[in-house]
Amino acid sequence: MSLDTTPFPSPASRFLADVVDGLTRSQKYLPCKYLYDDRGSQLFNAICELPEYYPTRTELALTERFAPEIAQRIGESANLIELGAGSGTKTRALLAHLEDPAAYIPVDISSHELSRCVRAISSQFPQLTVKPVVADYTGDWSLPRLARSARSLFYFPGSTIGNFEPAAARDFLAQKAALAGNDGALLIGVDLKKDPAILEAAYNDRAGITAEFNLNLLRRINRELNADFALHDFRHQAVYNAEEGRVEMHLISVRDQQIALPGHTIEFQKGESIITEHSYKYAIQEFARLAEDSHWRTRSFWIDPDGLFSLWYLET
Ligand code: AVJ
Repeated sequence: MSLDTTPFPSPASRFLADVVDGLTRSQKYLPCKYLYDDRGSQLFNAICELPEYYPTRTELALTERFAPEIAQRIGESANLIELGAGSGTKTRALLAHLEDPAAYIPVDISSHELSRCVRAISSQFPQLTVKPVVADYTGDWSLPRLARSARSLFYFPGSTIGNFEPAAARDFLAQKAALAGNDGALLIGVDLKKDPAILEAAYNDRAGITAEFNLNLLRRINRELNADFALHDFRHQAVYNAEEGRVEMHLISVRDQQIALPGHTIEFQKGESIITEHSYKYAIQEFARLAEDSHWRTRSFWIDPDGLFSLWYLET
């Protein structure tokens, strides 16, 4: 047996394979999870503060307002498993009301974000058992050893479920239902369908932070994969695709050009785009159906007064 053959591709070769695969399609695309390197995560945190980007503050307000009711439904001693650690603000609002939680298990691809999250949570809840997991939660990962008497409560805020294609969202949620078992619970934030002008403003902010966030993906590809994207040769644009019910983030080539990647040359025509993110929006009935199709029962859901965002409490 030789020591230099590993059964799994390294993260860098996985990244290169995904980039080459995406950029050789007729509609070029890049998986949105790669938007979140350290700088991308910082830019995303800045997006959450933008006046046009309503989801974060709306979901936080919903969480704060209904946390006592949510906590009552959840009951005593749950293992709170958060998919994607983020900044932890909403989580702290929730934890402040949970009755004697057994443990907090944040799962995030970025160890940097994860340690920030753990620090923030532990300083506010010093007694809480925290078991961070560094993993891509869309891939294969396993839960740490948990108290078996405690129920599993999956927490998936931020409408990140909107980044999945609908069939993949169903499979993902069904897998969580299976993992959570008989007394499982899921608290999930879901962005709602609304006036396209509101949606497009939220993803084309005037300060240009979302554009920076999007273009940062090209910077990351240059740095990590030795490509030669000129950032000023692409422009950011987000559009709402009403037929598909999703916001699409595009990087549009401003001229005909060729980009060199290790072993590949990618051709762009002027006006051709790379899709870097799909952000699906759901009507209440649509998400209720998705939950049912993925073996969750809707116990309750909450919507802000302007009908922008929804928070769902589901049980298996
Ligand atoms: C955190 C993935 C839900 O789709 O609204 C924000 C990411 N992209 N602005 C979203 C995002 C552009 C965000 N999610």
